[in-house]
Amino acid sequence: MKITTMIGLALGLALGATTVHAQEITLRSADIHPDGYPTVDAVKYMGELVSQRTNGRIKIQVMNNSVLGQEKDTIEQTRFGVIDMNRVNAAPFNNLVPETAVLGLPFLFRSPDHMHKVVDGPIGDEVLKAFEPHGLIGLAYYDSGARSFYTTKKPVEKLADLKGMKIRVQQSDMWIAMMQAFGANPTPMPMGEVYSSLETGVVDGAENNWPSYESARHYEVAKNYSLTQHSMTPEILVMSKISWDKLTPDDQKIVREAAKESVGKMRELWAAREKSSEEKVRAGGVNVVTVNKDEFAAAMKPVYDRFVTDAKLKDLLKRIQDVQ
Ligand code: GTR
Repeated sequence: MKITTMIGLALGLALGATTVHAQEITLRSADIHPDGYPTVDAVKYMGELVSQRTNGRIKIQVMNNSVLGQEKDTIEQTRFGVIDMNRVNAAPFNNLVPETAVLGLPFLFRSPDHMHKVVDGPIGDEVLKAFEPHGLIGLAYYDSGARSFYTTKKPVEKLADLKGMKIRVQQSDMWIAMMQAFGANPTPMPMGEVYSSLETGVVDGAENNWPSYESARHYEVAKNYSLTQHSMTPEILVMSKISWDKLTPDDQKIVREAAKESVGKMRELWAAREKSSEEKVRAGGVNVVTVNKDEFAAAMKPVYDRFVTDAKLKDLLKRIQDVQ
């Protein structure tokens, strides 16, 4: 190649890069939840902030209702840059990023306040950083309340009731082990298959927070909700590292800050939605069962023993437990 051609090529590339910088960018963000769900509205709010701060140059398009696929698949697509952003529960990340499994451990957080203090502080940032080697940029944590069991036929009143029950779990080895420790038969599947699986008896039950139990209409087919509140696994908002690397450092800063600022908004929306969802399912005739949570918690040692093995995770767990 002639030197003049090379200079021309280099110039062209440089110009190309400048054009890209000034170009409008639309970041597509996945979510399985329907319109009006707090995670969906929080990312829309984040999009408003980003758009304001870039004079409309960068927009976020929330593609919810599972239009981009179920969580496990969208995670892969996000890693490969096909999807720019993704709001997913911590659970489907567990096998990829072991630190996230620690956040979902049963009966780990003593209260929503404890969970907030952990994810809002240095531990939260540390776990978000752990996504990076896997092609993802951890942006923020959103609330997901506490998850409890719901069943179609027999209500879960005590631990022994779970024995042999087929319970749907999220696609995570830690969640499978948790169900086994509860004495149940875990059936991992994406959220989108749960309604029909409950309806046709493929599973006897599932578990989730009030808003998902309500919005996915699982309460119509599984009418016993037992307040085990066994996990407060948070939601996580990530961005594809491929999409991230295309942004300038200034734009990355705007995106990161807007994500963090959407957390407060999400918590307001969440608190309201937890209440309204609970009211709606109670009005729908759900049998809400109170349980002795200590009995369920006492069975969880094998899960901790199996998933908190190396020194790094042990230290992470201890620091989480020590947060007052
Ligand atoms: C919901 C969560 C979803 C998904 C779902 C599930 O609470 O918001 O991201 O994890 O539970 O059980 O699959």
